[in-house]
Amino acid sequence: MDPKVALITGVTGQDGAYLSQLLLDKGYEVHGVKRRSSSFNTGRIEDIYEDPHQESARFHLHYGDLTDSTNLIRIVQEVRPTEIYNLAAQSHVQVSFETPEYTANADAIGTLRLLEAIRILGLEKKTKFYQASTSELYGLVQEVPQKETTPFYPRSPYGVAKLYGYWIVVNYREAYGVHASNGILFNHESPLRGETFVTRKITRAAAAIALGRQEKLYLGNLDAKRDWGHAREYVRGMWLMLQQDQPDDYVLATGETTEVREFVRWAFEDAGIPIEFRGEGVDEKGYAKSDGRLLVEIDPRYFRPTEVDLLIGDPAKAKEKLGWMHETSVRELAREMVQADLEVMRHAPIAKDS
Ligand code: NDP
Ligand code: GDR
Repeated sequence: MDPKVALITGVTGQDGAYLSQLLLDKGYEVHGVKRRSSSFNTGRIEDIYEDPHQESARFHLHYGDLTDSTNLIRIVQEVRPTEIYNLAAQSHVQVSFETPEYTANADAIGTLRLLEAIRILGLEKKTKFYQASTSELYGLVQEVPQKETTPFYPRSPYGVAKLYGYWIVVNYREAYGVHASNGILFNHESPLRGETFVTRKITRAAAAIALGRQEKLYLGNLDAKRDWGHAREYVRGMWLMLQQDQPDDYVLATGETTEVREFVRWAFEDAGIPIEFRGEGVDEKGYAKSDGRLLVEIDPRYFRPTEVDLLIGDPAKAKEKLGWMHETSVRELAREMVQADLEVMRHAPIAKDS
């Protein structure tokens, strides 16, 4: 049997870090694609980095970018992976409204470039492919809870780019017999979550305010509802999809949904600052107060031109076919993230741009 060799794009991101660790623990040789950056972008994988000079090293990094097809072909040719996990993306929904063309290039055509690399190199029968598809495909609510058969209606350039990614994966599966699967993952978070996604923005701010290092948190739409799970558990689901005899598409979700507003309340509670929401009528701009002090304020700049109001997934197929289920509740997740941020915040400078 071939030794298991995985290639992960987006290795420096939240999911890339958890997936690398999982695959290394399972005995894989792991290759990651990282972008060139003027500052360090490997903070999340620092603990698993291995000196490439060591012969025993099983974790390797390659410079690359999803917008550069020759580079991707060369990496796939060199690594000849048994599994590719395509996690790289411009993954921020709001940023995709500002950079729609780049988002399409990386998230949509980038997926095509990798699939073409498999085909050009004749690896259709050797290399299994995982695509990081998303609940953002559902967008405007058509059905709740959302499952594999729910119609898509994306609401952002990001969602639309990922829609192309989803269908090109299905097409290469049907046209060329590639073992290619879409994981339609609902939001998943962790202490490694990017600082500008809402959960982490909230837990960081709650920690910073508790420690007297920040005055206020500015947010956008508090009414949005998300199905939030723990990233560590979701990367296991990705791996399970590629261990199946047949490729397929699966929803990974918790089946519970929570308002952004509620997550704010929990995070501040966990940071030791109980807060209470006041309606718009009482307080024109502010929602949260503690001892009369406004801690959370609404800033219209964080509203999106088109919003996804409600996400709640039905993970029944993943449970039945993969034996996958989430374990951590969103309430526990909030607590873990706040504790981690309190720890980080005690030592770190505060980022100004979130
Ligand atoms: P992150 O934003 O944390 O990580 C994205 C990764 O992609 C980073 O390593 C980033 O590099 C890399 N990247 C961005 N653009 C390019 C490019 N042009 N070429 C190569 N690499 C690039 O995302 P997550 O880990 O949270 O998500 C992983 C994937 O899953 C993404 O595709 C995302 O869209 C998708 N997804 C995420 C969900 C979630 O809730 N987390 C839910 C559903 C889908 P750098 O570190 O240099 O920025
Ligand atoms: P999302 O995640 O758009 O669901 O995409 P994000 O955390 O950015 O937003 C969740 C909800 O919170 C509302 N919100 C804010 N969001 C941000 N980022 N900042 C704010 O200040 C703020 N205030 C309110 C948003 O409007 C939204 O409704 C994530 C990404 O990981 C995608 O890559 C992934 O595909 C989907 O999850 C599933």
